[in-house]
Amino acid sequence: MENDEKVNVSRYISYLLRHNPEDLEMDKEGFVDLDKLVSKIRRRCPSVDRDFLVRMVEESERKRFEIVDDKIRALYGHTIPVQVRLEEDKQIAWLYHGTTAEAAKEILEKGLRPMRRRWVHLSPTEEIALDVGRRRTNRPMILVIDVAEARKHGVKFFRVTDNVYVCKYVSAKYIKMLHV
Ligand code: HQG
Repeated sequence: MENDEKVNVSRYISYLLRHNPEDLEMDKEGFVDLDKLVSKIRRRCPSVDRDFLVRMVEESERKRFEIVDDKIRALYGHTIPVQVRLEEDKQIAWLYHGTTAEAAKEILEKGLRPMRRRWVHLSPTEEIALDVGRRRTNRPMILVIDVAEARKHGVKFFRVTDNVYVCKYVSAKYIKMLHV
């Protein structure tokens, strides 16, 4: 399968599992039946089968999805209410957020908000934050979050994958622009 087609399939799954499962039955933890998802995708992309999806999930560097038994869910990025059980991270001292210059200015005044999603999404390295910011602009700004200080004041951070951490809200007092 062409790489473009893989990206399209991954985007379509992200849409269904994060934002709008349409006719798929989703449980409260965000899981849908894997075979039902496969049938739905095949209506658009007939060359996709269950093996392809399993491989896509296993080989993906970003680890967007998780397969457990015969069910699949998105691990982060949701706008719809789901309960993904997360363990609080108590170690990491700094996290990064890549965004546009306009958003960065606003964030430095008002703090980081989840906007349309359930969580604020943060990156463990500057490099990952740069990639996240590049989705929106070719000159991303990188914000650095003083996690150790925020944690001392009761803010909880959760590690979702190697690349993605989340929290509910970060006040501007813990955020600085990273000058590179
Ligand atoms: C901005 C992708 C103004 C924020 C990525 C961002 C990530 C504010 C946008 C995941 C603001 C929301 C999520 C404030 C936040 N004022 N703008 N107070 N607070 N913003 O897409 O973090 O590849 O919902 O800077 O890699 O960009 O899809 O969040 O620009 O992990 O797997 O509001 O999605 O993952 O945008 O991205 P998003 P995000 P995937």
